[in-house]
Formats: sequence, structure tokens, C-alpha cells
Amino acid sequence: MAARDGAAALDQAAYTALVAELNDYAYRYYVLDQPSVPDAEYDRLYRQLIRYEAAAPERVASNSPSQRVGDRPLDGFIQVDHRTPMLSLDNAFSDDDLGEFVGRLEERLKRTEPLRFACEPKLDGVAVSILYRRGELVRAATRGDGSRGEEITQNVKTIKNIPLRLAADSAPELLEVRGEIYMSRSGFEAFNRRARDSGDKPFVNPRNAAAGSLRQLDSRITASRPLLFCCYSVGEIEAAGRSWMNHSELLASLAEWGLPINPLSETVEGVAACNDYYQRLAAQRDGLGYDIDGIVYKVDSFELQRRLGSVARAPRWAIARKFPAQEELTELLDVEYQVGRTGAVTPVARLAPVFVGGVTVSNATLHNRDEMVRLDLHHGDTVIVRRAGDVIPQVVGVVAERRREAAEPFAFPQRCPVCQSPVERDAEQAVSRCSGGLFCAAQVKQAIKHFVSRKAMDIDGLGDKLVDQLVDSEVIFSVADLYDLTAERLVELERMGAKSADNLVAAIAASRTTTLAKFVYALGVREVGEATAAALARAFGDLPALLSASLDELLEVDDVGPVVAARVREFFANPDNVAIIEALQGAGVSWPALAAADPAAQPLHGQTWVVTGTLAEMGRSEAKERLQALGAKVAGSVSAKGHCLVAGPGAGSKLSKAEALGIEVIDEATFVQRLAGWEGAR
Ligand code: 9MJ
Repeated sequence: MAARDGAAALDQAAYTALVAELNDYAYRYYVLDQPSVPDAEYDRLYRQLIRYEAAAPERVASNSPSQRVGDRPLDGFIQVDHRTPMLSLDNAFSDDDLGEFVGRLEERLKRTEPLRFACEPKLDGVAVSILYRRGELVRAATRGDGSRGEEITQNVKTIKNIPLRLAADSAPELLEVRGEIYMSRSGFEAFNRRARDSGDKPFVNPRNAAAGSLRQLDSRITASRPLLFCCYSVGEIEAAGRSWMNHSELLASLAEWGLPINPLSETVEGVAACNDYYQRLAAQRDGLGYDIDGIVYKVDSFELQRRLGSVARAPRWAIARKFPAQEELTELLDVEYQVGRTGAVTPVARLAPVFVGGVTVSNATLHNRDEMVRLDLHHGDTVIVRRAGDVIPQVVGVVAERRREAAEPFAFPQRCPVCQSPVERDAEQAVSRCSGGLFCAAQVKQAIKHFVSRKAMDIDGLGDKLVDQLVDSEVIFSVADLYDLTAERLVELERMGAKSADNLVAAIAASRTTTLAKFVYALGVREVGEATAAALARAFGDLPALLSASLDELLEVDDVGPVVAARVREFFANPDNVAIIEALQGAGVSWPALAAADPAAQPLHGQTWVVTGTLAEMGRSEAKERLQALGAKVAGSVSAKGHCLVAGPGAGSKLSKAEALGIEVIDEATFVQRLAGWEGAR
């Protein structure tokens, strides 16, 4: 590695090796889903590559990762002919439809023994064709009408799980591979969140997002979108001396050449096994992380495929069995507004119940005021509801043509629907907030629900309904009032028995002893989640220090940036909040002191540790917690700043990296011994 320290020192062989190394890391990350180096390491090597290429542009390799993005937008897309038409698929909607399909095949082939089928999840994206000559990606095109599509080579090259050059010496002379370009649900949600936050138009669904991202003339835009590829068939192949008997074998070869295939594909025999595969995938569908709209069944044998042939634009040997839709139309009955813990006012659509994505939906989020304006909702509108995976249902569009003539538009409220305080638009976000603060019953309720939740004060038996009841009947006005509740007062509430009242009072009493981290989290400071609360507690040790911390002091805490620091300052500068904290402490809420500033109690202060491999005596999370209690920062990857790596059996690249960087490596036994020493001294 020493020869790679400076770009100038990089010779041609080292450059070629660097390209191969980066491509291998990307392959492990994007195709195998098994990252082998931390992102920071990849980035460092990538920067080195760019430095070299800038100094020697004539030597840039065509498969260098830098070649994924073009530096100039296109003037327009060129039409290209597909040498072999890209077929579409017939659909089946039930077990009966599938049975009939298989019956037709058996009749045509005049056979009774069960047929073998390749079963594949049907991805819901954009179908493309990618051409490799002598292993090099030379052209990519959309399906278009099946015979003609648009050339999108530059955009397709930006997709990180598509190899620019096929792996292995056995790559074919010519390969035209087909598959789907799609966006994962998390990529789609993240993209839309950013779009909404900055007032841009979100995409309706991941398929539209993938299509819109590919239709860019500037490949730098495509490169910024989280697109992925999965291949499922071959249009043309020329591979001297090699032939394939069936589809599943050919897919295995595609994977050997570095192309991504769907790991859930299987071959099965007979119609019952096909239906069984459908049921298994239907059960997994919500958790897949990407949208699938059905299962594709393909006769596995190429010989039988050839004998069956095609009709019109679909092969006879394949069919798509559809899942229940993830988008449906329904009637918009009303729009209501929910007020959250921080006052955020979220519009929610009340809908005529509709079965979508496997459940009956009667409410869907409208996100925020901008989204409502964009959708231009009117009373009684027909709306498109989407529910995919475990993402909450959303209204993604309106069928404007179906709008009744005199339909009234919905207007976002100027005043909080709960406390009537003015609703204000957040300056930096697209969020509208009720300005009522603790005067607003909705915000008080949410604050209490958060306060009592498991990761906060963990008060068992105080469910959402009971909190609503306590606030609505004006028994409590803030979290501090919880500690004055008596069993006598509680039994006066509707549906509250003596035993439950006693249990609740006991649970509230037990919550008085907590930790500083849980207490800080329970306060519900905006942007302060569990991990940040723990970091703040560790850094300041006790509440007075945190209450009086300056912005600069807050910024020194791990993972605290300017936004979080400002929120913390704002929260503790508010006298109402301070009064509640004092009331809670007055009611006996307390925690064991953490000696943040005491060097004896924090012997690992300022050190960064990494834990990897399997620890037999304690889990990695326990190891992490104990290290943090001693003041160490525990990182996910090894860097030059690291102090020590605890490596159990099975440690991989982190171990070799620590050794290469000369960082101390200890095994679990040594670790346990040292822990005992430090913890004993406290
Ligand atoms: C999708 N969309 O996942 C095919 N597809 O095969 C799979 N589409 C297909 N196969 C021939 N897995 C034409 C289309």
C-alpha cells in the first residue's frame, strides 16, 4: 500500500490494481450486499484514483469507477432498435389462471410429467437492455415499445451495481442482458423526504422515481439517485464453445460475470410448487425493501421455450402472476389535522375504506401543507392511495377528471384545531406548527406519551387512551403532574379499576429512579433521540452542567451538530421547560450521578474503540455500553484515530486494517481483564 500514498507515486500497474480493488469493493457492496470496507476507506481510495486520473487523463481505464458519470448533459436521447424484441408478459390473477396456463403448456408440448419453472419476483421498475461487447458495457437502452427504445448508456453506467466490465475470463464475446432498473423503498422514501423538505415535487412511487431518474439528459442527476439493477433474461449471447440448457443455468453464469440477479429466484417442479412459491413471496413482500408486483414463472428449459414460441408480444413460456395492487383509487371523505409533540400539524386524509397493499386503509398521510397544495384536494375527490411495505399509507395523487363540479377545495388551517393558537410555518422546514406550546392539549398529550414510553421513563400501564383521558378531564396538565396522581383520583376515571389504579401508581413511583440519559430523552427535546440523549448525559455527567452548556460546549459532544445544539439550547432556555424539570426533581425523580468530569471514572475519555467478531462472554452491544460508560467513543470502523480493537473470532477486514494501521488489537479475555481493572477502580 505504501506505493499508493501519493498520486504521483502510482504507476500504471498500481493504477490498474486500484481500479480493480475499487470495483471489487463496489461489487461486494452493491451486488453481494456484503460491504467489505468502511465507506471512508472507499472514499479515500477513490480520491486517490481521481488524483491519478487528473494527472494522466490519457490513461483513464474504461472500467474506472470515475467513468460512471458523464461530464456533459446530452442534447436529447437517440432511438435504438432492439435486435431481438423485448417481450412483455401475459398476466395471471389467481391459482386458477396459473393452472390454466400450465394446462395450455402441457397440451402444446403433449406431456404430462411436471414441468420445471424458474420462479422470480417481478420487480416493478423500468425494463432495460444492456449490451456488453468483449465484456465491456457499450450500450444501454430502455424497452420502449419492445422493438425500439431510447439509448441511455451514460445514465445506466452511473448505477453502481452494474459492472462496466464483466468479471471472469470466460465473459462472452457479446451479451445483451435484460432486467429491471428500480429504486429501493428506503431510497425512494429518503428522496421524497428531501424533495418535500425543500419544497420540490415528490415522485408518486418508486417505479416513477426510477423512470424519472433514467430520463435525465444530465447523467450527474441520475448518479445522485439511488437506483439499482437486477437482470432476469438474455436477449443475445455469443460465447464461443459454450451453451446453456436452461434459464436458471444462464442466470448463474450472469452472476459469475458480476451481474446482479435476484437471490430469491428458485426453480420448482409443477403447478402446486409454483403456487407455494407465490404464497411464500406474498408473505415476504412487505419486508423485501423494494416493490414487487407479482411473480414471473418461466419454463426453465430453453428447448421447451423454443418449441413453445411467442404470440404477439409475449412469450408463451412465461407468465406474470400478479399480487394485490399497492395503489388503488378511493373517495376522499375529509381531511383532519393531527398535532404532534412538537406542534407539527400533519394533514391526514379520511378515506372510504379500500383494500390496498394487503390491508384495508381508511386513513392516509398527506405529509404537510405543501403536499396538500400540490395535490389540490377537493371534497369528495377520487384519490390514488399507495401502501407498500410497512410504510404508512399515503395519498399520492388525485384523479382531477373525476372531480364533482362544485367541489370545494380543502384549505390548510390558520389556527391549531386543538387549541386555536396560530399555526406558523417553520422557517427552515416545510412543517407547519401550532404555536401553542404547552398551552396546546394535543402537544401536552404527545409530550406525556413520549415521557412515559418504554425507552424514556418506562411507565407501564399508562397507555395513549389513558393519557388522553387524564388530559381531557384536566386531571393532569404536564408530565410533572403524573407524580401527584393517587389511586383515589384514578379510580374516579371511567373504566379504571382499583387494581389497575394501584398498579399504575406503583409504576409511576418506580419510574422516579432513572438514568440521566433516559431523563434527557424523556424530556422530548426536538432532534434529541435516544442516542443523542445518552451522548449528552455522558458528556455532561449531570443536569446542571447540561442546562448551562453553551453552544460551543454542546458542539463538542459526539454526534451533536449545529441543529441539535441549537434545539438543546432553545429547550433549556425556555422557563416553562425549566419549571417542569424542577417540578419533576421536586417530585423525587432522580438518577445516579455520572462523573463525566472525573478522570478516574472515565479512564477511556478521548479514546476511540472498535469491537468486531464474536464475543463469547458478552454481546457486542454490552461491550459497547461498558466502553462508553468508561468514556470511550465506540466507532463502527477502524481508522487511524482508533486506540484499540477488541477482536473476537470471525473478525475480518477490521482486524487486518487495525494491524495495517498499527492499532492495538486485543482478544476478549484481555478485554474482560482490563474492564475489570477499570470498572473496579471507579
Ligand atoms: C421482472 N419485471 O422482474 C421478466 N421480470 O422476462 C422478470 N420481467 C421478463 N422477468 C421476460 N423477473 C420478459 C419480462
